[in-house]
Amino acid sequence: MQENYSIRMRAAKGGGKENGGKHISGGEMLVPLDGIKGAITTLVNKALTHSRGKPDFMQIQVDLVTECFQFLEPLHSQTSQVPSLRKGRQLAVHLLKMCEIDRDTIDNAIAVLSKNGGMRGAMIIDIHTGERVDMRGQKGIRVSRMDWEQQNFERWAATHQLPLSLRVKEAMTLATKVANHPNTVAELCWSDDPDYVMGYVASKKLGYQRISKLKEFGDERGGRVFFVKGCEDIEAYIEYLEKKPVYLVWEAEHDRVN
Ligand code: WAQ
Ligand code: MG
Repeated sequence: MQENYSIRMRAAKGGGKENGGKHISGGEMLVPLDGIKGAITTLVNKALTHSRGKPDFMQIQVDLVTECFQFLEPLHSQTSQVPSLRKGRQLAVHLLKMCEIDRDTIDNAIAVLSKNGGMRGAMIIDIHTGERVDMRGQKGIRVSRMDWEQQNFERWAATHQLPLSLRVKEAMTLATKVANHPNTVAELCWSDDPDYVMGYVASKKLGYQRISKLKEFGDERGGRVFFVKGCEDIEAYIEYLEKKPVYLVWEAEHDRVN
């Protein structure tokens, strides 16, 4: 099999590393050798044209991937247009309750995301205790080693009348990888970019449920929460998120809309 490389980018302002800089942008791709240049260009463009600001620190890391790939179909997707932020959050609560998550745990997660600005990764919350279990503080867990071939993504997006944007491709790839782990109950996400107010709730059962408004325009707070259960070995779960190479493949004939 062809060799593949994980390309990871992170960009910050006011200093990188653990110097208290502001997180601007991150991104991850998984490409063969002849895709490295293109991937780096895509990620550098993402960092340099970001609505959270102009970075003064950028790091790009390239690693050869030796683990075997897991191929996944994108989650089924649905979009709900809501008239207000309040209705959007209500819908998110409703969807998360369908995943058997307690109201307190949901409210707590929403409260944390509403105050959270500048984490570059996600928080993991155990639904039995309502507690955060990842111990990664302000960094959170960054899901990596995942991608979706551009043409296949574009055919999928066109069929579903979704934007052909890198944002949607990245979000669907991440949500599909996370939802396919047996310990994942659901994910809640909205962007930390001030110009993007749409978010989603995702799970294997619900699919990728886009909600047109989960925050106010101009707000730089947002993030991701992964709700888990029965996760006795949290390190193995994190290992899957960070290290397992996952590639999305959409086959039109398997799709529910056809
Ligand atoms: N792993 C873990 N957490 C991540 C990752 C990752 N690879 N990428 C982003 N995050 C976390 C991090 O805390 C970010 O600050 C936060 O999520 C938001 O990331 O129309 O654009 O890339 O269907 O700003 C969802 C809806 C858009 C897309 C989400 O998030 C659609 C978005 P952003
Ligand atoms: Mg962002």
